[in-house]
Amino acid sequence: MYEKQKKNSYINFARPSINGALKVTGTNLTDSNGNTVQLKGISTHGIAWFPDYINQECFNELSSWNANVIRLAMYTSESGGYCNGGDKENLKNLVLSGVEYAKNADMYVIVDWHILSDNNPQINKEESKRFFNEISSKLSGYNNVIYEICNEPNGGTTWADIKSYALEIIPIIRQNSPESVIIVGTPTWSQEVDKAAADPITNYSNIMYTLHFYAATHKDDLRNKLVSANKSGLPVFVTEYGLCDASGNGAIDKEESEKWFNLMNSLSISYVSWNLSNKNETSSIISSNCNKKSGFTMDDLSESGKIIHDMLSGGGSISASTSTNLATSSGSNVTDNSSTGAGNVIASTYGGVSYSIKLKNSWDANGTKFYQYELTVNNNTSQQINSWQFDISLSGAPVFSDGWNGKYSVNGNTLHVSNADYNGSVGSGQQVSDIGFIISGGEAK
Ligand code: IDC
Repeated sequence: MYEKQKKNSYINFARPSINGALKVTGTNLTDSNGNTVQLKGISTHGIAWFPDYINQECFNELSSWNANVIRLAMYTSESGGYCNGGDKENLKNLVLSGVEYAKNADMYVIVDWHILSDNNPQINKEESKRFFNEISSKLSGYNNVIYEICNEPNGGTTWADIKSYALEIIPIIRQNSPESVIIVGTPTWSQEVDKAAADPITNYSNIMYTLHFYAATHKDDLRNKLVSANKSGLPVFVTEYGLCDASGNGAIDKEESEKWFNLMNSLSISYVSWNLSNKNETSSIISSNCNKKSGFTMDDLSESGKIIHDMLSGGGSISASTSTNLATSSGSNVTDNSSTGAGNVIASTYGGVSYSIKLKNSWDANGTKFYQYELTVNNNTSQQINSWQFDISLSGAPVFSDGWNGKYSVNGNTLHVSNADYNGSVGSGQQVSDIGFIISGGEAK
């Protein structure tokens, strides 16, 4: 049963305490055992303007949604930004404490030099060098830090400008943190990954390239760019995306968002949602009526926030959600055809019943890596359900080893989970927990 895997497993719930420092292998992030890792999480808004969301409780909550990465966006040139009147010491301290909170919440963290109105990273290069030197030396002992050295070059900035900037910043970070993953922005607000693919940075390993999208603005054209870049071997990290348009505002486009999630999941590309604030704009995940900085209920989340919450806690995709509550999610390593079971009160729709899945533990036995997951099923509908079932698809052909408090069957890459005889009926608003399973996979040693 414990067949050794030649193929690497796919880890959708990587955590620094389990998977350690990440590296780049081919187009993917991988952990120390060579397993492919996909990170999903949330970006702060500008930390100069919304510093109070950087607190331990808030990060713990995002982590409990299954976010395993947080991005600390430090604007450079906007008013109050690092290079435009901002309190540098305060901003650096926010970054350092953000990294510490992320570590405590078992999340990876991206330190983002958020250029925007300073359209060319060469403009504030000297400041950038000093910043990354100091920060990377202070963070050299952390295994959860990823550096993003220029958010969105724009305004005619060429890939040549960016590459030459990167070739000055990378060695500075590498002096203090020789292995860390470094993400490099691309021209035209980090959309032209094709330019980077045509002339990638070859002198260093563990380099990735930025692609940003806003689903109501960026559609097939940009997705095609991503696919071509990926085919040509370019490792891409989507360090920022929105469900709305590129202004960060406007209507949410669920259909296009779903297409993006499906594509990114199919390529194991990591993605981070803009933004953690209550600013009155669509992309903010906290409702503008809510002034809390932690302890959020579903009502405290904006429409974007609810979708992102459901997507993360469901495992990676937005759903055909029927309510604004915790809706059923579907996705990358999770169900696309979840249902509440035939004959059930809401059998015709899969809205309203969701599950979350968490990696609880992992270990090595005879050269095979085992992963223990915990599953919680939530009935967010207004009615009792009498059965539940989900299909969880795990890429990388992991082997099912054990399961409890549910019935399990495997078909190819799909793990089908349904209720045990005693835990199928779930009242409205209730959940079933303590459901778990173990799979093995990973590089045979
Ligand atoms: C936006 C913020 C908005 C702020 C504006 C300018 O959402 O509140 O006023 O920046 O500072 C990006 C940028 C990101 C933008 C976001 C939405 O990286 O800074 O944030 N966006 O416009 N690229 C594409 C969209």
